[in-house]
Amino acid sequence: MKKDSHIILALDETDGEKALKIANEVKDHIDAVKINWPLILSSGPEMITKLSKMTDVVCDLKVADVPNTVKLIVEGAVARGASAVIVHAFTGEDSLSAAVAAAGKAEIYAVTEMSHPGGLTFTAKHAEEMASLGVKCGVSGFIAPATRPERIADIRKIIGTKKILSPGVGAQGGSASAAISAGADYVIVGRTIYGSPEPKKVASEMEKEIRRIV
Ligand code: NUP
Repeated sequence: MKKDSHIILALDETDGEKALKIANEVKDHIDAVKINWPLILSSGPEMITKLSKMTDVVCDLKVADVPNTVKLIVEGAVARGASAVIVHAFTGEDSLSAAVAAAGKAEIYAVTEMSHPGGLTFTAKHAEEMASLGVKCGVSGFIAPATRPERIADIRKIIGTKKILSPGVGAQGGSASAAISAGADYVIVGRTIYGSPEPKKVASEMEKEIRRIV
């Protein structure tokens, strides 16, 4: 995955045609598209393949299962063109290792602390442990919350040079520059870009905001 604008578009738009149009419109201002269940369920897994012809695709399936099922899901996503798959880390060492093995040359990102208020209930209490486990299992990087930049900094101390992808910018209240300053490699941005009447303008302005500090 290239690291240029430091922006990953979270394409949760459920109208498939519109989603492709937006991705195409903003593609010069993003490093990858993240696809989640809403678009996969509305448009089918072939949307992963369609988007992968345009840019790198991160499949945000938040896989949380026993090792064999994790392996089958990760293999299926990679076979359709995913460059990376997001999995939950709370499933433990065997499931996380199965994800890394199944990914091959593709990347696995593990969720640490989730960005929404509910993320404080359980995930925040174990975020550091999950980060350490992810390092041990060989994941490429982690998901950490732009809504709490200080937590990005905490996770960064544990994971060294592994990557941090940070959701929660804009619609959830976080700021792109604060997340990057705290140690995120990429911000994940959804509604603020795809929900805007001018997605390209918003993405371009965010890119400028980030370029001022990197
Ligand atoms: O902790 C997380 N928070 C989060 O918002 C982990 C995630 N993967 N996400 C995803 O990032 C969420 O599912 C959505 O696809 C995207 C954020 O979108 P938005 O809040 O910018 O619209």
